[in-house]
Amino acid sequence: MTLPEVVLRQPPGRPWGSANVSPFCAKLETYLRMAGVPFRAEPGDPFRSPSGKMPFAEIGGETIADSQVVIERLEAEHPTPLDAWLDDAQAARARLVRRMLEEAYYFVALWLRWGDDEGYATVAPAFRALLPAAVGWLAVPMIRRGIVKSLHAQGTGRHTRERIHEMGKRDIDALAHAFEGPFVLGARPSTCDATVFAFVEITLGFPCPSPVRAHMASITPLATYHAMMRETYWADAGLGPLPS
Ligand SMILES: N[C@@H](CCC(=O)N[C@@H](CS)C(=O)NCC(=O)O)C(=O)O
Repeated sequence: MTLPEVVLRQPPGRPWGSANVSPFCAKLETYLRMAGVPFRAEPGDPFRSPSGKMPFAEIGGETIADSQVVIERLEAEHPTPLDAWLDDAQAARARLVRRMLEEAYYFVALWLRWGDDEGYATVAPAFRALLPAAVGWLAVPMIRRGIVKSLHAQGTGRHTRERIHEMGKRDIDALAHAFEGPFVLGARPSTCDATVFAFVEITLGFPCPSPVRAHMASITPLATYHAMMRETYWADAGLGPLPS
């Protein structure tokens, strides 16, 4: 069975030499690369996304939003799905790790970029570069206000800077303890690797020093894993060296 070409809609470019500005887009592109699904990445317009978020994908004439929904759809159609070898306990561990990163650590990473003044000074120019010159100067502070509001509503934004750093570091410790090696669940890759790689990538690849980034970089199994994933699946993408 031949898989149809997927059109991956996401923010363009490799800001700071990193896979994508968005962890969910980096996750989906990593999956497509790992699973050998033919794809073409095109700039995405969130107003054309069924969920209003990115990434979204066009598969055989259908437009589907949400990295996980797209992955599960492709896994169901794939002749050799990445998760076929998982038993129930491994699938449960994969879900716990994925949901911890996507539903908890994500907000720490979002705060590091948009809530923290130093992070914002780094992320703002990269976002302006994604927008037409005339709107960037107005739109980026508006995006910041919206994200700060959502961080407050979700709860992470109500903590002190120090506590947010601590939460991120403890999430990273949990990830490191759940990690088997050489892939997240052991000898073979699974879809969970797409998520883990993406969140390690957006942390280590964001060029604004933080205690969270330094902590992740200091955990040798995660740093080694990150380099292995980049080399195995992303070698042709021209990703840059990690910021110091
Ligand atoms: N669960 C979604 C999350 C996607 C998501 O939150 N995307 C962000 C970029 S990292 C977005 O499009 N945010 C715009 C918004 O919330 O309006 C997925 O896995 O695709």
